[in-house]
Amino acid sequence: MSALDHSHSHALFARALELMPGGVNSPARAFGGVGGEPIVMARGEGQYLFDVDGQRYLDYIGSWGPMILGHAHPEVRAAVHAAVDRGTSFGAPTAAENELAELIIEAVPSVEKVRLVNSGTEATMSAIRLARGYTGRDRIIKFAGCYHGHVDSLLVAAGSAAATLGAPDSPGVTRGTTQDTLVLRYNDVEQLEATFAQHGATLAGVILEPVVGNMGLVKPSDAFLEALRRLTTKHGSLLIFDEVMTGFRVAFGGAQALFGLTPDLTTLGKIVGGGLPLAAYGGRREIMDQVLPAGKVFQAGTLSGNPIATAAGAATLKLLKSDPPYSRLEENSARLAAGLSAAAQAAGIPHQLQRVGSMLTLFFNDAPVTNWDTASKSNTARYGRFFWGLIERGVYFPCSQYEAMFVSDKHTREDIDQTIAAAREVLARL
Ligand code: KE4
Repeated sequence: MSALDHSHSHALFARALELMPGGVNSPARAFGGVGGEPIVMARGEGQYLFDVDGQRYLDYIGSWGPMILGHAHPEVRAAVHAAVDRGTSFGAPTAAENELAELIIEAVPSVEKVRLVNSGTEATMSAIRLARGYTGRDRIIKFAGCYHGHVDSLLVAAGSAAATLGAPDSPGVTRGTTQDTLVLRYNDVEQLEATFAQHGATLAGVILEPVVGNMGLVKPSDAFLEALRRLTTKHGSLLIFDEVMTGFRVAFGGAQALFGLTPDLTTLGKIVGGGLPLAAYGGRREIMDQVLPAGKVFQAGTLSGNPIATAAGAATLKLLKSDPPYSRLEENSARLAAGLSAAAQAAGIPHQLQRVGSMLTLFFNDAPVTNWDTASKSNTARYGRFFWGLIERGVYFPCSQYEAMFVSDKHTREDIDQTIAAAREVLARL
């Protein structure tokens, strides 16, 4: 897989395999999509990761999204260090939670009130429970290829034909928890219309990634977004934007700000916690006030709004607010996208380069990727060889064709050009 020296990494991972399932604490890191063994990392600094064998990589995973400011940002570190010295958890309200809540509410158009939680999974699970509690209805629509965390009711197999009631997609998930989940095709307006015509009165909500990162980068069509907002409003269902990945990434106000479309509920994660375990869900006051103890929809968490995580999140959002990186990210990401596409073109390799802001994917696919049906036809074996060729040249892309890559504000034009040069070498040999 790689001619680099991974001896320390290999030894550590061998031990990890004895200690943790698959040697990892999340399957996304297990390199299942590219083959070979994960690389054990020692530290991050700016745009770089350093592995335990001392090798440096230009990092385009960014911890799967959070590290928009780059690793170990001095002002985020200072905020965390100051918070730690005051204690790590009180189980009582703190001013830091007010500060972060205010920053979120000010930034995200749909959010008038917010609840802080500990992971994106917790945020989406809570948002769905709230949609059901608020509407008094049971059914939820999700889309094949969108990932919203390991929420039982969302771990459903993609319906290959028309809308199908979700069948469990993991052992341990019961039919009872998935029977009220309908799985549709992303960007399929006709199917959405038909499903609402048939089930509209029983639909509590629709949840989607407004820009998909979890099948690789897939954009919503304007018609799809319009139909989502129109149909949910018409039928009294809640439109839930899962902005765990896109929040503060594609724009400071997320995809909803970029598209000028206001959902009823929003989930946030990743960047909002500055790389610490923090996520959130929020929406209109009249909906959020249904959450315990203001309302009756139960949701709780020992470490929710934790002082250290809120310090990292608030420091991150304040930096994004005071010096928005989005134009810099757009320039560098567009340069990277053009360079990768030109390199694949020069190598005569069928590909689709799909991007929104600093989220992008180079699909090894000869057709535009608009949903899971098209995404799943990508040449994942070729992607695996591409990934390892880049590793040998000190460039760390996502370890799956079905993940978005991320550019940080620390990546320089020189880094982008170095990445393009490495990709050109690898693609020429694929
Ligand atoms: P977490 O529970 O992993 O914090 O968030 C779940 C989640 C929810 N919604 C969206 C849109 C997400 O992208 C995620 C998590 N994303 C994956 C990467 N594609 C996390 C990586 C991992 O599971 O290790």
